[in-house]
Amino acid sequence: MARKKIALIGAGNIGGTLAHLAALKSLGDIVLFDVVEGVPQGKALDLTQCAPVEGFDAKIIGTNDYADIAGADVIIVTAGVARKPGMSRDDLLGINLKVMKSVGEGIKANAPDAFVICITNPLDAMVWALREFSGLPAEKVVGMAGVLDSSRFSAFLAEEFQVSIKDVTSFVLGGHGDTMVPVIEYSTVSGIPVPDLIKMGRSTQEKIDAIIKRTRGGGGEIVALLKTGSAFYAPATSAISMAESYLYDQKRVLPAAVNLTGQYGVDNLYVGVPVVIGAGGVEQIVEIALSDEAKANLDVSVEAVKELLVACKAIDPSL
Ligand code: TXD
Repeated sequence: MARKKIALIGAGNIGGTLAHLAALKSLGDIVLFDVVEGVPQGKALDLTQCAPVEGFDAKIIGTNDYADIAGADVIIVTAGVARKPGMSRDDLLGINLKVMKSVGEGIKANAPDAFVICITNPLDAMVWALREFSGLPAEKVVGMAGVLDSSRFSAFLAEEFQVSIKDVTSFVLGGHGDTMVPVIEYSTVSGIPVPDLIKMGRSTQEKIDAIIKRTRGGGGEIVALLKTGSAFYAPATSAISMAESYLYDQKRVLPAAVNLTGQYGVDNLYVGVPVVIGAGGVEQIVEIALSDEAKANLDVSVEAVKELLVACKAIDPSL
């Protein structure tokens, strides 16, 4: 079987980490694309020199030419600018919308059969715009945020309950932003829901509320510490798990920003919900019953995404 091809659009902090992970996991040959000359080539050369030590056969190239992504099986998009302290994700909208236009056109012309994972912020608006600009079917274009947000939530829960991270599953819905919706009813330790653990005296509602707040602000906490950019290790790891589910037809149930067509009362909007990712891309959208509070929070999140799309359309009337 021929090796798969992974194209990474954007060779910055996340793009470089994605390339390293994809090589270590032997997902396939890797193409690192960026508009800056030298950076993708330099990173590709550095990564190639990991191969003798790690023993992977993947071929890694850096490029500034979209023609090199031809035939890619998976494309992960991080192109654009990242947040600096004091900036919200939405502040990135104008610049990154233009970037999505060029990336979408590059994908359309060179790799229209790929499964595309968008990471660029503001995520829910950028993945929607990327789908529009690329013209790919909606089940082949998804946004990564939920895996990261629920991973952050899980990490904090494992710390709070003093248990192995392996036994924690957590659930985050909605847009990637301050309005994301961590759902505690579906967040568990070995199947025991968090509200039951509170009843058992293992934690308190106040502590869980503080964890939810920290999860919502999880990206900002790291931006404030780094000062020169935003998180990249966990975002890259999260996107790789989505790529693996597609490449190996794992049919994992993962939270992802997908185009809803009536589910959760939302139409033609990218919102974070649980989906099944397999060889067909997004194979199922899982619609779970929500408490009134979670539904109300999801509605707020959906409104925030809608406002971003209005802003996108004002900037680019072709959308
Ligand atoms: O959960 C999530 N979705 C996220 C999203 C979590 C963390 C960070 N998230 C967002 O990912 C972040 O707000 C940014 O919008 C992206 C990429 O973050 P990264 O940390 O990798 O940013 P860098 O290091 O600035 O890299 C961006 C690269 C950089 O090398 C630019 O030269 C390049 O993008 N760039 C482009 N590449 C291709 N094409 C165009 N037009 C282009 N413009 C800039």
